[in-house]
Amino acid sequence: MLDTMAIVPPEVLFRDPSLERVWTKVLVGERLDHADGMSCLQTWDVAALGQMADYVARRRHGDKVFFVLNRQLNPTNICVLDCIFCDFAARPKNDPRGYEMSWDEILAHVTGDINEIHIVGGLHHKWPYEKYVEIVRRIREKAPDLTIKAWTAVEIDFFAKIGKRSIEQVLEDMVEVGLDVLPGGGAEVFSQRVREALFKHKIGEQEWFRVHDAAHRMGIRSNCTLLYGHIETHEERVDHVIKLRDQQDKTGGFLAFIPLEYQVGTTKIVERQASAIEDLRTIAMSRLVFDNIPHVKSYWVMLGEQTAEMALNFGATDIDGTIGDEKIAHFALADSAAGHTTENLIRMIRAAGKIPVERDALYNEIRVHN
Ligand code: V47
Repeated sequence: MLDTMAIVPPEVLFRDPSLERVWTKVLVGERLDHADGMSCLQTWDVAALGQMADYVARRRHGDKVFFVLNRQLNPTNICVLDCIFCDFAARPKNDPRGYEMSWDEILAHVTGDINEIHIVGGLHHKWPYEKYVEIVRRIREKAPDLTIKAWTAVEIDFFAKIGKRSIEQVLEDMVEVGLDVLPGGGAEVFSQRVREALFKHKIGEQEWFRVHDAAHRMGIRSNCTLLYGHIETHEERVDHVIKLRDQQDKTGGFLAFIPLEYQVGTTKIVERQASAIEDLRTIAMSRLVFDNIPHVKSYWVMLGEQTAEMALNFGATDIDGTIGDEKIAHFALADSAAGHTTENLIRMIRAAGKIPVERDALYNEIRVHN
């Protein structure tokens, strides 16, 4: 359980009796179970759901909502995997969409106005192990104070294979040259059924947890994600969250959970993007079920700005950052902006009635914008 503040609970008017059972548990700090998670995902009483999740968020962080001045760097999109939902990746051979950044292009992402760089890319068939280490090393050399959030569990597992090293050795090498935090990508949905259908050549649940477990035991913090809004069921969404909660009980290293809304793009696994109501239910459910992960992130890039702002009253306490040139969602035709100014993020957070707090990748507070 996380530390909590004494906040007066709101008077919630319940229209859905199954949420009253959840509220009783929330008020006494009792852990929610699978059935409670399902009630949150299936309720039509989103007003009550939002108040419950907002109360839990405020009990933990008051009215603070965190954001970061950051940039995403995707050094290559060439990838040996063939995930059905991904519009970002290009095939290793003869794919006109494939790109590889030069060192100048990579280092141009590192400027003095950011506190975090988020690095993730394809599993390149030709790049050697040393290249990935060198990327982190050169960035650290250029920016000694920047927090570096780099490589998903999928990449760390791939590096171990191509570099003929253990997961621990890869993590050690990366930390030695400057890595601070692992991003949460690549988890998708911990369901063998969904994996078979959508990402059967990518690492599964066991390997994903193996990397994060090793990282946490070595003192490296990380994030975690869920890719939702495609063929997964509500049961599978709740299962996924509970598996992450179990891991957090063991190692405690997750900083934030990021629900990633599937961008239909050109892959079109389903006809339409998840609705805003479905987004808010997923954010609120995760805030209520995770009693041990500090933040749930409202990722404006995939949710769109309006829903992302609204999610700040449904349990989310982080809105990611300024980001700049994002490729994973935008190659999948996301209609959110190509980056935001600090002022825009502050405006969004204040419009939700919250207090903007600038942070780095480790959630060290840099400045409270009162
Ligand atoms: O792992 C790929 C997903 C992830 C699509 O840790 C897609 O702070 C939606 O993990 N629609 C990468 N999602 C992004 C990610 C992330 C983003 C922001 C913050 C953090 C963090 C992590 O994007 C991939 C995959 O799950 N993805 N294609 C798509 N069409």
